[in-house]
Amino acid sequence: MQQPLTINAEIKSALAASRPVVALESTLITHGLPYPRNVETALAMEAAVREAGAVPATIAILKGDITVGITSCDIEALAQMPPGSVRKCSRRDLAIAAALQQDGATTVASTMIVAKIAGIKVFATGGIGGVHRGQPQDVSADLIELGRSPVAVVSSGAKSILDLPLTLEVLESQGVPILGYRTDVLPAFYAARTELPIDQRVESAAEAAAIIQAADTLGAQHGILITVPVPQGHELDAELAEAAIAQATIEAEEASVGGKDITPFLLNRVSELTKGASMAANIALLVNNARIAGQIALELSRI
Ligand code: PSU
Ligand code: MN
Repeated sequence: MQQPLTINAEIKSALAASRPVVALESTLITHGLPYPRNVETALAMEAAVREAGAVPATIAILKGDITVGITSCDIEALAQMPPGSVRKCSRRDLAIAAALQQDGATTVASTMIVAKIAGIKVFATGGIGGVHRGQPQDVSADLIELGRSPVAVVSSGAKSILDLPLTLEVLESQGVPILGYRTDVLPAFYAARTELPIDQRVESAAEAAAIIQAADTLGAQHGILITVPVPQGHELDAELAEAAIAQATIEAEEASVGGKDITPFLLNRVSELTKGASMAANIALLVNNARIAGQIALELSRI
């Protein structure tokens, strides 16, 4: 029988022995950050997971093979592919990329699907997709996936380029608990805080792990969103960020950018408009989230 996934040997044995594993996505490599910052960041995230005592599993589709634990050479190769040559794969794209032997990068939604099949319970990223500003019908498949796949996603909330109040409404409808790692309010990706509520503050990786375990015991079929503020000293000035996001959003409308291209367009324009400051914040939070996800996976393996 055809195997749905290719899982590397280290991850296979870690999973078999119930040792901690953290899933990492690949869209941020191919569509989220420019070369060479994308490779550096992906490798730094893997290193942060290892330092925390867990095994990193970066997920991507290599010529149709849905691979759990791509090598650093694969990361380097994906990172250097010309823009547009790697398919940005959300839920709807997985089967197409697999059948047609395409190279594909996984988003939050598709990384969750693959993690679920592989048996990985914790996943780290930067910011999940959400509801776009002024486009309430543009709801990222990430939110729906959080409602259907039992994987804990460690992120700095949804990207600040989005409509965060509407994003919270959809997560509520999907039944997704939002935890705040040492925060009482929702972080906003580049900025550490908003005035928006979360469901529960947690003080430690162990507390987050206990909630993941309780959901598992209940047979919960939904994800858990664990939000972690961008580390102190790496925040983007809120006014600067807002001005850049507003400008980039107008430009996206004028250029009729839509569908799966809008998030990469906005991230890139905001980075240009802030002279790289937003990218620096993005990288800092990605590596920090990977480290905390490693700690949570470790605590979960001890329960
Ligand atoms: N986090 C980052 N950078 C990114 C992403 C997350 O720091 O580029 C990616 C994730 O893969 C997420 C995607 O799933 O952006 C959202 O795309 P969309 O809005 O089209 O659903
Ligand atoms: Mn969309």
